[in-house]
Amino acid sequence: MAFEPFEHKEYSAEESVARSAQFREELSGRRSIRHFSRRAVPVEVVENVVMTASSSPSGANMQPWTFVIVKDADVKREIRLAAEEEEKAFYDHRAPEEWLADLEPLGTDWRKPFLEDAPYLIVVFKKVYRIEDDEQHLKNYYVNESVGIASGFLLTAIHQAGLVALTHTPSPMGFLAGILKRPENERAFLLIPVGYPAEGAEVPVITKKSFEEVAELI
Ligand code: IYR
Repeated sequence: MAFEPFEHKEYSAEESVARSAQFREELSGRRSIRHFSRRAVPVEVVENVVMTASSSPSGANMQPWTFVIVKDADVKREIRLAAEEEEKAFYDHRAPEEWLADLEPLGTDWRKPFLEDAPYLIVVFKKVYRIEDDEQHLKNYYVNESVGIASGFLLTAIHQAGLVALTHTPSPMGFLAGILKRPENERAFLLIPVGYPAEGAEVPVITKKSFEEVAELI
């Protein structure tokens, strides 16, 4: 492996404090959105946010992910119908009472119109192993951690671009690999509608935990 000097962008302590506070404020405005406008989004934005996600760190730099970007209305419809079938079973009988009670304040149900309304669905797949040209199966490392970090980059980039998203996890998600004809080493990880919020879109009133509740300084 060749090495090169790392070009570090240096800030003063004061600048660091200001920048971190500004970014905290910026990202605290991000919300999961369930009502999307049908307004178009330039495909360049989607390419940029996906490439931001793909710049994230991963186990042994294997980049064990594929981002399938769905714009096609017929494919979005197929995904919606399959997701709603699973979600109907989830809400009708699969979900334990405790889970349904925890979801109640969010007002979610089996209907997923956002899967057709959002101009793009980004389906994040994790590669549980690698397939080389000779069809040999090779290991990937820390796949869930890697794809989780990349998905965090993705959501952050979407927000920064002035768009909204939902981290949707229809359960189970096996139908996505089928509809999108993914290879045998890929498993659906998240289904993320991306676009603009519908006019008058509302979000549930929620609070985030305080620093003292989530962190410990020793
Ligand atoms: N997958 C279902 C249920 C659901 C589960 C959790 I955990 C949420 O935070 C939200 C919803 C759905 O998408 O409705």
